[in-house]
Amino acid sequence: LTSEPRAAETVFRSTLPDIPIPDHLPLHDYVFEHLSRHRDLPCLIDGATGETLTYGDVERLSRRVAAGLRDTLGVRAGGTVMLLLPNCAEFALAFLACSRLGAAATTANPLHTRPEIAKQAAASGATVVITEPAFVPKVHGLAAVVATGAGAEGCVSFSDLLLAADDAAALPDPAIDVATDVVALPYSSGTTGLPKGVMLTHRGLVTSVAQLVDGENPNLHLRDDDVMLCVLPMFHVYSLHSILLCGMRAGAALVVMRRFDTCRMFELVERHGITVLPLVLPIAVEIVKADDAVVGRHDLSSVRMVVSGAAPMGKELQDILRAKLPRAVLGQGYGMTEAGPVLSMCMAFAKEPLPVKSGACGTVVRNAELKIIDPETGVSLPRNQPGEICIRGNQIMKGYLNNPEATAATIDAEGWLHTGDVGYVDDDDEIFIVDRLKELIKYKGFQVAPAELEAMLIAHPDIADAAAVPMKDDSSGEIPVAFVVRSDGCEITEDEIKQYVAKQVVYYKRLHKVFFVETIPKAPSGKILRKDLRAKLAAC
Ligand code: 4UU
Repeated sequence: LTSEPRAAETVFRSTLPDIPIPDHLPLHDYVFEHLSRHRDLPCLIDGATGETLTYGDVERLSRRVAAGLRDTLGVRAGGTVMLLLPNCAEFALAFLACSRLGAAATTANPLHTRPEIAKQAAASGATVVITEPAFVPKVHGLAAVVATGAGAEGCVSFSDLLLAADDAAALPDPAIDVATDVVALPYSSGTTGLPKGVMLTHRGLVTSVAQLVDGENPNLHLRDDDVMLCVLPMFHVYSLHSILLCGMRAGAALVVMRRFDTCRMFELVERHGITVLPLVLPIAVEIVKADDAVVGRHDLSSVRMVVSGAAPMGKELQDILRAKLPRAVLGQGYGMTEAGPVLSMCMAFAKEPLPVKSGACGTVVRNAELKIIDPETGVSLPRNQPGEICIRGNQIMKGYLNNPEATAATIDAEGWLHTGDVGYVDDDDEIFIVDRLKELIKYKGFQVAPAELEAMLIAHPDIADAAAVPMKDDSSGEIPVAFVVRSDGCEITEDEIKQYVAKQVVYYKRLHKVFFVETIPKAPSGKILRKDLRAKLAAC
C-alpha cells in the first residue's frame, strides 16, 4: 500500500479577524461580566404587562433561584433540571440559576405530550421540572415539580425559590470545569434517528455567543441601547442563544412575548421602540401578508435589524420583507443545535457592515473553520461547489448524552462536525444552503424527526411499513407527510392515521398528508431512499 499525500483541504474562515474569547468563565459569569455597566438597564420586559427586570434584578434573582433549587430540591453540580416553559422571565432566571449551580438545563416545548416529555425527562436524568400550573398534570410523577404562578398542588412554587435571603444566595460557587461541564442540554435528532441530548458546555456557549457579539467589530452588533423582540421560544436554541444569551451579554433589553400575534408584535415594536427583530420564516410570512393599513398604523421605524434563521428564507420573500421594513438591515443566521449553535451570520449585521446577497445565510463565524465536502468521498471542495457543510471550533457540542455512537457519526476524529446540510461558499464568502442530506423535517423551524413518526406508524397493526418526509410549504417551510404501506387486507384511512399520530405528538409533528403506496423504496442496506420520496412529492 502506498500512502497518497493528502491534498490540502479548502478551509473557509470568517472575513473578520479572530478575537480573544474567555476560556475560563462559566456561562453566567460571562453573561454578567459587564454588570457594573448594565446593572440599572432594563433586561427582561414582559410584553403583556410591561413589568421590567433590570440586569441587577436578573443577576440577583437568578442567585436566589439557584439557592432555592439547591436548598429545596437538592440540585447540585452535574444535576439536570428540565425547563418546560413558554417565554417568561422565570425561564431566564432558572436557566441562569442552573448555570450557577453547575447543573444542566434541558429545555422542551411545554406543548409536548406527556409521553414526549417523559422520554426526555428520563433520558436527560432531570430530577426537577420547572413548568406552569397548566402543564403540571403532564409532568406529575416524572420528577419534582416547580410551578410558576400560584396554586399548583403538590408542587414547589417558583416564588418560594426566590425566598432565599440575598446573603444566603451568596453561593459558594461550585467548581465548574468550563471545558467539560454541560450547561444546556437541548434535544435534537441531528442527522438521523430519534431526538438526542445535545451537550453544550459552558465554554461552548461562551464561545458561540462571543463569536457573534464580542470584539471590536462584532459580527452581530448588539448594543446596550438595543431593544430585542423575544417571541421565538426560549426552549429552542435559536432564541436561547441568539436572543437571551447574546442580548444579555450585550446589555440589550429583551421584550418577551409569549405567543406570536402580528398586531401585538407591531404594537410592541412601537411601544418599546424595538430595534432588533429575530424571526423565523412563518413570522416573516405573516409580516409580509399583513394589511398595509395595519402596518401603516404603527411606527416600525425603530427596527434596524431583522434576523431570520432556523429554516431557509428565499430571496423573493426577503425582498418583499425589505420593502415593508425599509429602515432595517435584513439577513440570515444559520444554526444547528449540535453546532453550538451558530455556524454563520450575516455580515451586514456587523458593526462595520459588509454588503450581502439575498438568500445567503451568512459568513462562517470567527474563531472557527468551515469546509464543504463531497458527501461520497469526504474530499473538501472549493468555492461555489455544493457539498456537505462541516464546522470545527470550540463552540460545537461536546457530544450526544450517553450516545458515543451517534457522537462519533457526527463529529469525526479530526473534530469536524458534519451538519447533514448541503451548501456552498461563494466568491464573497457567503454561504448558501441548497439541500439537506439528513432525515430532518423542519416545520416552522421546529424539528420533526422522521424516525419518531416512522416508529409510531409501524407500531400500528394496520400499517406494514412507512416513511415520513418533508413536503415543501410556502408558509411553514416544510410539513411532515407520510408514505404508508397498509398491512394485508387492512383498510385504514388517511384520517385515521393522522388522528392516531396527532394523539401522541405535539402539534408541529402532526402529519399533514398520507400517501398510500405498495412499497417504501429502500437501499439494499434497508435505508429508506428519502430522496426518491421527496422527488415523488415534488412531482405531485
Ligand atoms: C436554511 O435551527 C436551528 C438553529 C438556528 C439558529 C440559531 C441561532 C439560527 C440563527 C441563530 O442565530 O437549529 P436546529 O438544530 O433546530 O436545526 C438545524 C437545521 C440546520 O441543520 C439546517 O438544516 O435547521 C436548518 N437551518 C437552516 N436552513 C437552520 N438555519 C437555517 C438557515 N437556512 N438560515
